[in-house]
Amino acid sequence: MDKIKISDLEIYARHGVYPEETTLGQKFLVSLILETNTRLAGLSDDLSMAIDYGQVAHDTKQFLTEHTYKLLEAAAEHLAEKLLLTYSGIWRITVEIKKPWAPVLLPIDMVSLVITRSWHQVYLSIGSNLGEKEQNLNRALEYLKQDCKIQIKKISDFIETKPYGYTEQPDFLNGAVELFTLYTPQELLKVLQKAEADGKRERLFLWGPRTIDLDILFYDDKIVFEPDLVIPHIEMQKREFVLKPLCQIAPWKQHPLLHKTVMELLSDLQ
Ligand code: PH2
Ligand code: MG
Ligand code: MG
Repeated sequence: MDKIKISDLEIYARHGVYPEETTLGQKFLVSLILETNTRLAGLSDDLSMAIDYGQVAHDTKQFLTEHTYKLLEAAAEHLAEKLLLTYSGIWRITVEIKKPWAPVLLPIDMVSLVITRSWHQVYLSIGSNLGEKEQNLNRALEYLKQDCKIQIKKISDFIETKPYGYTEQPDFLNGAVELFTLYTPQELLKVLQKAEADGKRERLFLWGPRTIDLDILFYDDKIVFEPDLVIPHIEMQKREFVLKPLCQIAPWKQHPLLHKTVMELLSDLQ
């Protein structure tokens, strides 16, 4: 991706753990790398197609002077998030904040922190087999849409599927969703669990009927293996109710461990 760099923007602000830092303030130097696609701006020579680095610099100064954080980590984290949410063209951002005058009573030239934050591409499987199934799926999607750190990009058709696994239960309505998010996998899991709770999820037993089920299938090409979260979803390649709707919105997406596209996984299964 293309990069716009802003180097050592000087800002006088009041971040710090020591009392003199929050009362007297000190100088900060802020550098940003904005990852974005500049092709359209380049071809059109039109500022409205571009990320205006002047505006980004002013927003950065305003943000860091209007807020006070104890930690450089917090200042950088919140600034990165603010800019990612404000400028839809920024996919990834690197923020460096330097403290040239850090009052540690030792001859330090500079203290600084560098972080990179980004949107992530996620695919979900959604399902319901209790109550008003379509309404349950839509309600969960509405819940996710209200979260500014989630942008829903694509929704498959909802399809009726026979219960897989434990078969003595009603048919499911299943779908797949593509979204972009600023959350980490664990944070996203918590948000999905809240969305399930908001949908008054009832689940009688493991693999049994439920009003709403939201599962992470892919998170970029990341591999996660934790007690409460496995990505890619552990048995997705065996489940037509997952692959069929997913194939509608992401046929060419490659499974990062099996190295097959969703379309290949589906035709292998069928
Ligand atoms: N979910 C399960 C178990 N079985 N079968 C279908 N057809 N659809 C589902 O969403 C589903 C299932 C556990 O999450
Ligand atoms: Mg499930
Ligand atoms: Mg689940």
